Amino acid sequence: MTTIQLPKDFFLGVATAAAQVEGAAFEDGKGPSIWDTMCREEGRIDDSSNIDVACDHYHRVDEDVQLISSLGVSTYRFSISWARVMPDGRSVNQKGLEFYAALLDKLNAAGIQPWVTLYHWDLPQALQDEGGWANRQTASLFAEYARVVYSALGERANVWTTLNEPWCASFLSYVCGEHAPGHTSPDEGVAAAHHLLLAHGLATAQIRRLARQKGLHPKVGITLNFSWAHPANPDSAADRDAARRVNGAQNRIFADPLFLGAYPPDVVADMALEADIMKYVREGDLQIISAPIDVLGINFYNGSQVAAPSEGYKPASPQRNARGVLGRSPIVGSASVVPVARHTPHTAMGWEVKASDLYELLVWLNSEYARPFDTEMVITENGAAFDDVPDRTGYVDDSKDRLVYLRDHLAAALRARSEGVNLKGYLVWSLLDNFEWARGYTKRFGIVRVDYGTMQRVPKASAHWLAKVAANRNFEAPEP
Ligand code: GBH
Repeated sequence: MTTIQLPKDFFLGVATAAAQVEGAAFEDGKGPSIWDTMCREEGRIDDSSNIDVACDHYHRVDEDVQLISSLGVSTYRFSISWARVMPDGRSVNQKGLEFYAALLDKLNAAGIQPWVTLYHWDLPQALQDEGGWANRQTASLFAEYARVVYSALGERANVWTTLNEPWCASFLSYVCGEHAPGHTSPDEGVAAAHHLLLAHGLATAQIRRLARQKGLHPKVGITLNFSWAHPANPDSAADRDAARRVNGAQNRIFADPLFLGAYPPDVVADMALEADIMKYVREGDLQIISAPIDVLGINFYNGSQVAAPSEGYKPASPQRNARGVLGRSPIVGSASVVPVARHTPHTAMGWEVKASDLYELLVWLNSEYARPFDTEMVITENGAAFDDVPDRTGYVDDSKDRLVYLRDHLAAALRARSEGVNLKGYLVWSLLDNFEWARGYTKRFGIVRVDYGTMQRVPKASAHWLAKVAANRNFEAPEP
């Protein structure tokens, strides 16, 4: 074991998202989102649950702000529900804005830095009825939503991120069918990917314009989910190409247009086997998308190992999943990629645990893109689901799994930082056990247990560990 110091300017925090914690799905004028709809469709959610109540955060804001305070972390990342603020995606619901104004006031009063995300997947259903993200119009409506929210709340928060994980909001949602709206169309998927990036660019321009008017200097950014694929046999050109495809379709397809102002030609070509993203790109779009940002949010859960198919391998065509829902691989153009499990521990989601993948990813980001060298990077999500066993008081001793995961990933992130990566903070996913999308409430990522019967919150061992790290500004971790 060795002692790792947190650099002076390095901050810690916790994260949640509106649809996963708020509940109050139809209260105070909130309109239905695509996840409210998804939850009502047969076979979509593992435990057939919904988000009408979720963690009841909407009614427990005081308690939850107090909880964050008690952890001693500096930052709370949460998302704003578009359908709460604009129930039909267009008209403004004052009550919705008031909820977030009050939340921001409470955070500020408690000395907690709010980290706002404008979109964490809960599109107003009314806009999905018009095609959702496959419709270019959604990008302009998103910019208008950003304008409304920033006009009302800009003074109350200094960090504004546009989107959470456009990869999930496009490919996992419109191609794989796992996330709302549950479609399986590669063409809609690439359209959604481009329109999400365009939405980010247009919203960024709106926030910058209003900030100038108001004399504010917000940090504006976006959060991407990154993975890190290794070739099963690094000496095999075919395996290396498989890894290139996966890293391309998951990482570069979003990072390249944002930081280099162009879609990566090799990834566009891979995808063109199924759908052509360039068909949706208009003159000027890439300038809008690549306008400088202040902070890149990085969500990291796992890496993987992949190989080229052996002779006779049949790429997966659309298949019924365990819930009988038609789905397919979200990786467009990945027909010739075979996942090869590594000998690592796995989380309850089945994801491989290998903290050095995060280190390698950060080092790669730093070398691949000139700008992240000066663009600040923050881990906006990192965490793990395990099969928690509470004692009679609701306490979960996760010191052998979740705590170890967080400790090793924080250590890996700080190792990258010590080698020159401009990493400024680390936010744990998640503050609370919550609605884990298609997995319903069956998977728990919280460092605080939620008893869904009583809504009681009980910090787990990992929460106590995080509080100690925040207080001591150091922690013990194994040598890399
Ligand atoms: C995040 O997305 C979300 O932002 C958050 O809302 C969510 O609750 C949290 O993660 C936990 O799921 O099977 O090896 O191919 C996660 C993005 C994308 C990470 C898919 C894992 C697939 C792993 N995920 N990825 S693998």
